Amino acid sequence: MQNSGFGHAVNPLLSLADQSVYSIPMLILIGWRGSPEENDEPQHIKQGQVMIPMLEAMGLPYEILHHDWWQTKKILEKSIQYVRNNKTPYVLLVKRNTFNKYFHLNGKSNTLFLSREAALECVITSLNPSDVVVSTTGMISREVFEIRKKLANSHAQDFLTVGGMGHASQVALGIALQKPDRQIYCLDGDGALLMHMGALAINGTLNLKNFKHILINNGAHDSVGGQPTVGFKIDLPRMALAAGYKFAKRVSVEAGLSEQMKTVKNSDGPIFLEIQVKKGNRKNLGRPTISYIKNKELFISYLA
Ligand SMILES: Cc1ncc(C[n+]2csc(CCOP(=O)(O)OP(=O)(O)O)c2C)c(N)n1
Repeated sequence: MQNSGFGHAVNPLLSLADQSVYSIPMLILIGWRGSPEENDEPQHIKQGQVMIPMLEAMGLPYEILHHDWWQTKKILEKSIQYVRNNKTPYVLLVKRNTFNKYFHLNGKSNTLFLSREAALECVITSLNPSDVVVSTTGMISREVFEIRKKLANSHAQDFLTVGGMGHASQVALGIALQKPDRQIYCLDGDGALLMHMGALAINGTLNLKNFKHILINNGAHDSVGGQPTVGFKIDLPRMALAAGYKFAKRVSVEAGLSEQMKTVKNSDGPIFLEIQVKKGNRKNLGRPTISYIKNKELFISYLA
């Protein structure tokens, strides 16, 4: 896992795998974003800083992997032995550039033509100027930022959920509750939606007319290497309907998307639109150039 996800593992590690409960032997490989000597994105800094104190507070033994194979081999032998003898979790922390690039991880590409960025641009250009956007963690938020720049729009109407993956729809829902006269659009990813699918039930049952949930589904955790999700294996619009959304549809071509966006705009929520897209992003995709604090302040003023 990446260390941004470590928070999710704290409870099962302490209350299930711990020696005082089932004593489960396991080796846990954690990508250490924001490690102290690394200059990383703001959303990785705090988690990176507290990584070792968290492991220590949880009583989890750990080692930092070395880019030198012989050192790593020794660490692996030692940790496997420890796990076998003590029947306990053991953490291996991996800093950036420890491994060589691994090109096969991405798996098969899908056969879709529409790109995520083109889909996002089509959605954004069809919105009214007063509509509010809450976008999910990863490339989607970076692309939203770049699209606003390209269209010479302000960034004030967008909240970029750069951390807290899986929670974008709950941020959007909170705003939709407070601002019944505004249309609130959550631009979500399949990995993020699947991570906290309980949100669908809350979104559906709260029954807010101004809540519009747009899912960009590429069947992968594209932003972090393209590891496959089950996004194409399950029927997400049907799940949304079962959770109480009023309308849910799937599209995968741009013409169909423009058409569906008219319905999304003109119908009462909660609405769910799944847009199936191909994997990948443009190589020169930038990052937000406004600080997150500044963006938050602009966003608050915009909502007020
Ligand atoms: C809790 C948590 N776990 C993992 C990550 C690392 N991470 C950032 S973006 C991302 C993939 C998001 O996938 P998806 O929502 O499908 O969007 P895509 O990248 O495919 O556009 C992951 C796993 C994170 N930021 N937070």
